[in-house]
Amino acid sequence: MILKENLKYFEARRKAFINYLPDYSLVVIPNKPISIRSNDVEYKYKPNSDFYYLTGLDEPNSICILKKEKKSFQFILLVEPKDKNREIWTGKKIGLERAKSIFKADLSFPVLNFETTFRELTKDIEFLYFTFGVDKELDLKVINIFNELKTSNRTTIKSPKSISDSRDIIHKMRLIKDKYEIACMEKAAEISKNAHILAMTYAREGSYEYELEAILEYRFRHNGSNGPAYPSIVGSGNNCTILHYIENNKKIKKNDLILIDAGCEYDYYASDLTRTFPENKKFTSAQKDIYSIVLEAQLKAIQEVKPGKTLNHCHDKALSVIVDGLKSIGLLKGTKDKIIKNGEYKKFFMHKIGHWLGLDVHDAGPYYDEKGNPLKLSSGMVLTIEPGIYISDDLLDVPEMYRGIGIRIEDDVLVTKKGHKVLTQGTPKTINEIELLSSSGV
Ligand SMILES: [Mn+2]
Repeated sequence: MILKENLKYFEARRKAFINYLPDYSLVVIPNKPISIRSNDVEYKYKPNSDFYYLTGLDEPNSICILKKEKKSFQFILLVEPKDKNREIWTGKKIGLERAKSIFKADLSFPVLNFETTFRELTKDIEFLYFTFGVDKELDLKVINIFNELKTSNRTTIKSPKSISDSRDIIHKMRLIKDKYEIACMEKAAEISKNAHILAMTYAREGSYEYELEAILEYRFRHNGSNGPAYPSIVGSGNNCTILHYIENNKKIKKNDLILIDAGCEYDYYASDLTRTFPENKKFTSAQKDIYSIVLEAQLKAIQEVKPGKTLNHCHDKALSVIVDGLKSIGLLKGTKDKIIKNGEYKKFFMHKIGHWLGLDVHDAGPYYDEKGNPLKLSSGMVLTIEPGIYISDDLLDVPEMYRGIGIRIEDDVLVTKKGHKVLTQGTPKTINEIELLSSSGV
């Protein structure tokens, strides 16, 4: 639950958002319904990120409505009313009163009365914004009422001309993080860093991948985060070459590399961190060859993170290092231009350099502007830089010593006014830093 003093940031976002809208607009953003894991047991709840971004509320069965008329706007929350008997089972609800007193809604209504409230609020509205696809039942209700308004044209009441999607506006806003968001992301990154150090120290020949998963997630919760932001990836040996390996059930063998891609979520903000290291903290010469290339690519790409540059530019910088490196050890042949043009490197580096990071681990927000040009980085954006080289053990045309080596190095980077700040700084990364770690256990 969010601290009351931080709700001012959410209020500022609503004000900024409403400025993008024409007069006589109504925006309806539902929160996500709960989802069932098995029989009557639910998945751990995570609110719809757009809803949370504008309200700070993480209660299911709630709807945010913003109404903009000429020079005035209202924030309306639809929530479950307080009900002592139900709350014994479900836990405390914020209720209609606190929706106003704490969450600063101008009006609040029971969520069960959505249809009546919505019908009433659409009077004299010209532009309706709705987020389809979050709550399918609500999608139908909104379409039905919209149709009903369109067919009752014998009155003087105006009805909305069209339904637009508010996501484009909110997602652009979400690209630039405010002070409170950056604080959450710094905290998430710090907890993830500590969890990785603990797992790296614990790892050794004979332990199981899931033991490392348990240590990471213990640390995530122990340090006050919500838990993992995405399923933790702990791969050893050839499993390092599988991009989204989450079985995490293999026993770690002597000289195996271990790839850990795991990040916690703090106040719903994600971190996303990857390190690859040998179980005994001693790189073999083949592992060193590949690791050095990925590390150089990652450092070069991070150097380029600054206002005015693009994520594609960072990708190209890293790619150039990777192609040179793979050529120098004979895994790619021919001219650099041809290798890049024909995509021959994709056999070993098949994903992009990174992605936006925020309330969603692969955060919302466009990567290209309206003209189709890559979006320029600007202060307040947070992204990941995560190059990798993956050499599956079934690539029989590759010298045997390189087969089964998979390496990815990933950090979370905040774009600042003058350059960048690596939020996950301090997680052992150079060969020396990793080899200095002991295997002394937890
Ligand atoms: Mn990532």
